Amino acid sequence: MPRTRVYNAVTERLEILDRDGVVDEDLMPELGPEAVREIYRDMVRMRAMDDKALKLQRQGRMGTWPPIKGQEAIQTGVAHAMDETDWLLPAFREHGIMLLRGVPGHLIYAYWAGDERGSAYPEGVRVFPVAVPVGSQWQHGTGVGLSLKLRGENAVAVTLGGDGSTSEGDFHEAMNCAGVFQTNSVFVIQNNQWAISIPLHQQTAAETLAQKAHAYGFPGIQVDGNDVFAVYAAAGEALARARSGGGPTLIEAVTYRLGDHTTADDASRYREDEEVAEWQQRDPILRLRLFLQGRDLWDDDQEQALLEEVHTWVDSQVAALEAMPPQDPSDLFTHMYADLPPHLAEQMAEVLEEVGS
Ligand SMILES: Cc1ncc(C[n+]2csc(CCOP(=O)(O)OP(=O)(O)O)c2C)c(N)n1
Ligand SMILES: [Mg+2]
Repeated sequence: MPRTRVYNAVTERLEILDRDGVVDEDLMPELGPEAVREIYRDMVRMRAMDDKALKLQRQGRMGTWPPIKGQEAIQTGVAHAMDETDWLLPAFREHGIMLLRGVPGHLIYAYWAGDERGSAYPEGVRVFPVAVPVGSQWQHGTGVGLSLKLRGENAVAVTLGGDGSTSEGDFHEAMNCAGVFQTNSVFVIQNNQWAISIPLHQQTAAETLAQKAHAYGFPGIQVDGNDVFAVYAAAGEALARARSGGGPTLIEAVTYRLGDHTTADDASRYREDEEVAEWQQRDPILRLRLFLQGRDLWDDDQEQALLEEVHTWVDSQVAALEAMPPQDPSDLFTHMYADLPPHLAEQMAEVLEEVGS
């Protein structure tokens, strides 16, 4: 019996902006100077939000916080490629993109300060609640993408998640269904190389995460996740494909978690300082600033003004967080069921009696 080749696969990697701030003109997406400045402002704003949360946590004013430092290009690039009607399905390290998709900063803080009301977004914000169970959001992204397709809505479900989550069965089931049903979905892996203390090579024996898309019958691409132009271009292409009925895409954005896993972690116990230092050189914000400065689109005065603006904004979000009235203790019970089961109704009555409300 002959052996014949039944499948050929190529997985591409896209890079446009290098670490010195130089772009490949042939690949550069169409973005005018003001659009690039807006992207830069958004990245700086999300880093300021992140820095402040870490300080609040150390001061006992925040519960736990998973830092996004280093991953700003992915979150900004994807957000800028999305349309108003698209949905976002985040995991737990997606504060930056949640902010850009309309979740107010003080609610993001509230969620991580342990306040249920942090998940009650304003009407019209097309963002799902944070998914802490690792990998569960991939399935939601397939489901929402299928729903959008069946309803004939010209919108896409964009799901983000970590490299570690690709080891969960949920991820594979979600990708398989997305391929079979050709859902309106874009899946973005924020491959930050670590899942708490587990490095990528202990997570998969595959060369890339992007290539896994081949097994599910849809396109996958790897991008430099610290290159906002590459992320924006790849996300734009994937969104356009899903919007026009072309089905899902898997994007692996390679980046690095510059901070600890959360404020409860000390990453220096399991990774080398040299590795972190090497990735600091590839800081996505730094390279975009170099690009802007290289084209005379940004100067020190603009940088100073931006920093003042974002710090004022961050302070206003902290003030809004701390001005929230105390939580209603019945909130513990009221959001899960339309009709509270009797045993929970009993517990609620007990709690309310205990706290005297
Ligand atoms: C189902 C499940 N298992 C374990 C955990 C504990 N946990 C929280 S985050 C995490 C690692 C996730 O790594 P990755 O998907 O790479 O995301 P990252 O934290 O790097 O953004 C684990 C194991 C969890 N939240 N849910
Ligand atoms: Mg990870």
